[in-house]
Amino acid sequence: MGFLEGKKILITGVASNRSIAWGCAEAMHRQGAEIALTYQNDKLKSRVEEMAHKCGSDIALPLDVAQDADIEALFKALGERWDGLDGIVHSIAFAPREQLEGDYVDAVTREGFNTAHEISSYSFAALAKAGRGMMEGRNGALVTMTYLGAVRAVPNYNVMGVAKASLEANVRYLAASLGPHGTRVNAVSAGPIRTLAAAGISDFRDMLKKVEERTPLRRNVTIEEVGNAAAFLCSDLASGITGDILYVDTGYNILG
Ligand code: 0WD
Repeated sequence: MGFLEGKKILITGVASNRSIAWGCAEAMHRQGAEIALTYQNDKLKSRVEEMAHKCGSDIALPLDVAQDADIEALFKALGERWDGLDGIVHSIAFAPREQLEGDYVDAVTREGFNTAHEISSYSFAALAKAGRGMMEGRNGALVTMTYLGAVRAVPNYNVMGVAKASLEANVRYLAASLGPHGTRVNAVSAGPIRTLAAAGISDFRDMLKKVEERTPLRRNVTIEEVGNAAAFLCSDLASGITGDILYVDTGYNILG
């Protein structure tokens, strides 16, 4: 029996079979969870529906986190299918491409800053707020995806690092707020992985190579490994863990 048997988990941010969210969906399905997926726009709809089927699910719902109406409609639709919710995986980030190259001070703009924070950090609080009714008293968990650029000045990551710092603070505030209701809130800080979102970061290939050469395990992390860690954090095995950032990065963050 899997360690997520009987749990109902909503997973956002599947854009392709390389997405970290897909690694989470497969891992959680393997551990016995019932899965619901979301897709950002109509272009992704049929692909995400197919991916949901692979996890034995027929629940794929639209969600653009920039739209309050989408967030409200998502939980309304989910409530018609499920009588409660045990987990939410937030695996969404966005910053305009021109923000993610060169010198931070040159690149940053008011609009780029606001967009990065709204889509990559505020949206986590928005999902927590909209989903809390369905999660009340079920010992459920929220998990989001962050990156080392939240706590170190990583070249080219720029405003996304500032937004990830906000996201990590969001994890702590949400954990304090939702803990008394029985909901835990954590983040996985993943090492670099070649995905659609990563393709927007300038010199990403060099980042992968640098990690592979220096990190304790001498290789990059996979979406399966990140998915397994997220599955653990959503499960009762992690019942004592909240407000935490779990590094799943083959050890890179410990290096000086
Ligand atoms: O190296 C990496 N790939 C790392 C990613 C290292 C550490 C953390 N992360 C984080 C990302 O910052 C993000 O928070 O993991 C999360 C998932 O990213 P991913 O799996 O690397 O990227 P991807 O497969 O592109 O999924 C992110 C998706 C978007 O994809 P695109 O590339 O089409 O923007 O987030 C979704 C979208 O599907 N997304 C949205 N969903 C709903 N509403 C929105 C939105 N407004 N904007 C983006």
